[in-house]
Amino acid sequence: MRRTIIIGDIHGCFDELLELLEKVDIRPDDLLVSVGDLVDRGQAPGDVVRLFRERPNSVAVMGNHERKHVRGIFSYAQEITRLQLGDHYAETVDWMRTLPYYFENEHVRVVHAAMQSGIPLADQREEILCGSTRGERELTMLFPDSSWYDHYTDAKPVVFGHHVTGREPMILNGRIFGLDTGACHGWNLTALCLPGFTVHSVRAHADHWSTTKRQWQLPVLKSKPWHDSTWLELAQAIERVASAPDTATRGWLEELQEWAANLQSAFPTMVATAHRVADELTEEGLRRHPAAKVLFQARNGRLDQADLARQCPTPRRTIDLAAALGLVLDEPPKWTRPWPSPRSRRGPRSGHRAMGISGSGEQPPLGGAVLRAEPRNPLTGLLALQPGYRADFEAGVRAEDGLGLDGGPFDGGHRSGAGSQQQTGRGGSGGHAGQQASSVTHDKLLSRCVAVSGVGVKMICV
Ligand SMILES: [Mn+2]
Repeated sequence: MRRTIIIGDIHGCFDELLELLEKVDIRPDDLLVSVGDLVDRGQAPGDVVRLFRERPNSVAVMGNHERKHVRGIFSYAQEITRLQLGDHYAETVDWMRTLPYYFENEHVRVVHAAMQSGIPLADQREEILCGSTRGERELTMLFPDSSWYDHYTDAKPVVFGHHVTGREPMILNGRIFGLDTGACHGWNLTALCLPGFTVHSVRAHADHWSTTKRQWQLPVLKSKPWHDSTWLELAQAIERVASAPDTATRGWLEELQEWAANLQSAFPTMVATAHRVADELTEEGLRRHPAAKVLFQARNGRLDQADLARQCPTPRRTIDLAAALGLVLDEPPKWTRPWPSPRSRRGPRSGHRAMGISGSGEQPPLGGAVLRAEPRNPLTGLLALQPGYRADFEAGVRAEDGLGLDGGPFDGGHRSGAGSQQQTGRGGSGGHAGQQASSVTHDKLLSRCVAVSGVGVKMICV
């Protein structure tokens, strides 16, 4: 029977997501629904997004975290995600733009944060549905002394995330389901399976947000536009993180501080150079000079260090003006991508050695292909194995009736397919309806084939 499997806030906890999907024994025709907040705080936002994008029968509703990326509202968690996704960031945000603000079928309603009882989902305010800061404010005004769900009297059950309910989900009257059980904080990732309304969860492997925050501190610092910060902003930023626990970060900040100090210490030389150049040039030469303003000030005896400093409020303006005067100043320290690229982020894992493919007696749903390898993070592992078994794999898939590259479960059962009872809200027209065989690449196939079994990595379409 086709089930609807709703997952609480995932926040980049991909390994836990795989474990949970295995635990609920997800099948290709099950509908997988995320309450939103796929990204931010965890280690692998890209893998989580990819699973929801590429698996048919999958829906993610807009969480406040996706919305922050879509609207370009950046705090530390978003800066980290941008670096984690690297070259895929812009395109991923484009996809986030298409996310619906709600999902509804015959059993249930799913929103990220909240809704108002008695108002059709399509007429609800997006800010309230996704739990943006403004939405939260409005909700507080509507329900100053209670929670929105205390006032939820509609017959259809409602499922949401957004506020961590503790290690266990919050279930009220069998109709109200809060599923954010703090996976990214080291607690649990929770699923609700319909139509039986059964709850399943897996323990998070670690407090991922704490780890991620620490790991990405230096890359985030390096990615900041220090060139265009004012001297004061620079000094304040350095001051704020000066007590960073790791020596690499502190070392880099010292270099940054030294760079800024060196640039400013060039002011006297720049003033002297401006006077010299001004004396050497004709009136016409001065006018056409890229540093004309400063040179005229010098010629008229109105250029001292304070005047110059006013015209050099940032490192970039300082470097540019110095260049115009024929002086070369340093660029910031270690300016070129010092952080690992997203794909190599996890580094090699010894457990991913392939031992070949066999059409064993086991019959997983995908064409019977079983890849022998150590369990753990099969998505990443499988992709790393690509060259060796690609042809066999594809041949194996094609050989199976109904599982070929053109048609079969990969193209069937679209997330908002015509005639189904599913509805997705605004912007939810995406889906895979138009997907043709030619666009089902090997990588896409593989990324849909994830699950762990005891001794091997079983290829299961999720
Ligand atoms: Mn969340």
